[in-house]
Amino acid sequence: MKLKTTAEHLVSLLAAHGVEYLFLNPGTDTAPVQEAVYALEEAGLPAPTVLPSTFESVSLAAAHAYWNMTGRPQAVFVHVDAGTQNLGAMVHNVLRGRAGVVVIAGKTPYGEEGGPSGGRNRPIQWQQDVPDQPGIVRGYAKWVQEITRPEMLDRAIGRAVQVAASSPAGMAYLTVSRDVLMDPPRLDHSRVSGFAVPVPPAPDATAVARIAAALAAAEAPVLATSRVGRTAAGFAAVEALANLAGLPVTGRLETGTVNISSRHPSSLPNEAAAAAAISAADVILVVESDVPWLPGAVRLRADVQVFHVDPDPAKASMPLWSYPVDVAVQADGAAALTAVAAELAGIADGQPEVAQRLADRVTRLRDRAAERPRPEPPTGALTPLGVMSALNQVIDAEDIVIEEAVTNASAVYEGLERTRPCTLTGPTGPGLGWALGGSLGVKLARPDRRVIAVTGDGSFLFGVPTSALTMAAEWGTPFLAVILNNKGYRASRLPVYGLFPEGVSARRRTAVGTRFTRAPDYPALAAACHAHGERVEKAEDLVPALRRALAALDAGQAAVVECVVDQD
Ligand SMILES: Cc1ncc(C[n+]2csc(CCOP(=O)(O)OP(=O)(O)O)c2C)c(N)n1
Ligand SMILES: [Mg+2]
Repeated sequence: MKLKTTAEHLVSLLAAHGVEYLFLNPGTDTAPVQEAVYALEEAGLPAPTVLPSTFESVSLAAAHAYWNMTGRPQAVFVHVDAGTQNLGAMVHNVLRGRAGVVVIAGKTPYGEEGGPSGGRNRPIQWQQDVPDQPGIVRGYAKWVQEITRPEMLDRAIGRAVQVAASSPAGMAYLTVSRDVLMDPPRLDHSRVSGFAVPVPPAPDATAVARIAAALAAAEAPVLATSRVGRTAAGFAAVEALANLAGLPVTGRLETGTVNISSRHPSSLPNEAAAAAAISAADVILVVESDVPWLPGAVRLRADVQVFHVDPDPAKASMPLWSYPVDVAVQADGAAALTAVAAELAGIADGQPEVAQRLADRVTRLRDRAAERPRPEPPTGALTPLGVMSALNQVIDAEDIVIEEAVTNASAVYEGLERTRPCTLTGPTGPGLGWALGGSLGVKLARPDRRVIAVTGDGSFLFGVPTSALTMAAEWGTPFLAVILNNKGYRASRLPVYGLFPEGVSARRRTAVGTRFTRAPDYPALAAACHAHGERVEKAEDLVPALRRALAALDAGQAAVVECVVDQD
């Protein structure tokens, strides 16, 4: 087949660059792309699978989650400025989650004569012409480009995927007008090769030696990481260093990654334990973490040495970031941890007293972990920890959990067993409403696994559940959403009490704008969107309800289990 339009060229270039899915919210701007998909299909030419979307933020969360699982950027096609606006807070999550995604937005046509060139033929096409469409995402996108001519298309798409995937990964935002999409393609010099994704820098040998020497001599070292376990290699590297160096691993402050098995003696059980370990530390190794501790919750030792390893240790996208760092290393976290472990093993081999110190630390952590009380199975009223205990009974080690539990994130980290790499993910960012779209993306990437979102009731509603659940049915990507329903925005209530302990809100035990008094009937909402629904109020009813929901899930139907938890 001879490609007829630039849109056909665009769709085939996406496939050539490894984009498997095109999440599409169509509009008048996408007609050439829609036609291109069928034309390529009839010609037997490769094209990404098009997944129809009914809300853009859901698609972007899905693409973000797909990246989290695979490290491969996918494409989201949105309608001009309006579709870009609907990406909403998910663009911020992409930035902070360092997710590689390509967003392509239509741009209103240039031509004002209509006709077959794709020019304007509806009033809306004048109205949607805004001065700075990319400005909507400029503060969050890693790279922005308009495709103004057919001959630049191959370079624009190649570069978009390259920039999106290179570390720190991020959003590439492209715009293209309908008339450019209608133009004949320029294939004369088109190429798909030569857009190599840069290999991240290897850790500097001198810095590795300093870190290993510090860990060898330390009395109370800590590894503070947030996302190095997002890959199996990172998870393995953390475990190997923990086994050798006997150091606790904190990683619960920013959500969304299993950095170490929750059963490992180095895994700290909660935020208080993590803060205590940071306060006691003489060596802190921060690896791929943006918020390694809360300054107000710890008291760093005067003699502490802080080492910081990150593909982007300067974190220029964060205007204020002033954690004290003695040695900063630009490197991939997993590679750096592996190098540090090898260096440390070499030191221990040559120095028996170091080997003994490391072994003592390992034993101490194991003894401390063995002393931790085992939780009792809950009865009576449901609590967030009780929900985690029920989940532990019914889900498998390889099931993948998406966490967006907000004030109950600590219950997830404290109570939910996650022992295998890449079995927990989340937005790692401030925009609520990720979990449902994220579940779709995880299921696309891991169709053989069960996908379970644990979400606040507010976050569930931010996730556009009518869209996400119907998209799950449409795409064949069912997930289970477990809602921790505390009847509103607890996270927006607690700060009012915290800042005004003697205030009116604290006295009334409520804060304006934070209680849902007319919440939806969640099981009915689920049923209306082709999903199985359950509402649970008593702890003893939860396991059977979850089992029914998982049976529905295993049969291919999405499910929602509303857990009513009574919280201030
Ligand atoms: C898109 C978006 N809007 C508003 C907020 C501010 N916000 C942060 S937490 C929160 C409440 C979340 O409620 P819920 O998911 O029910 O969790 P809970 O606080 O009850 O634990 C809100 C509104 C946000 N982070 N993102
Ligand atoms: Mg809530």
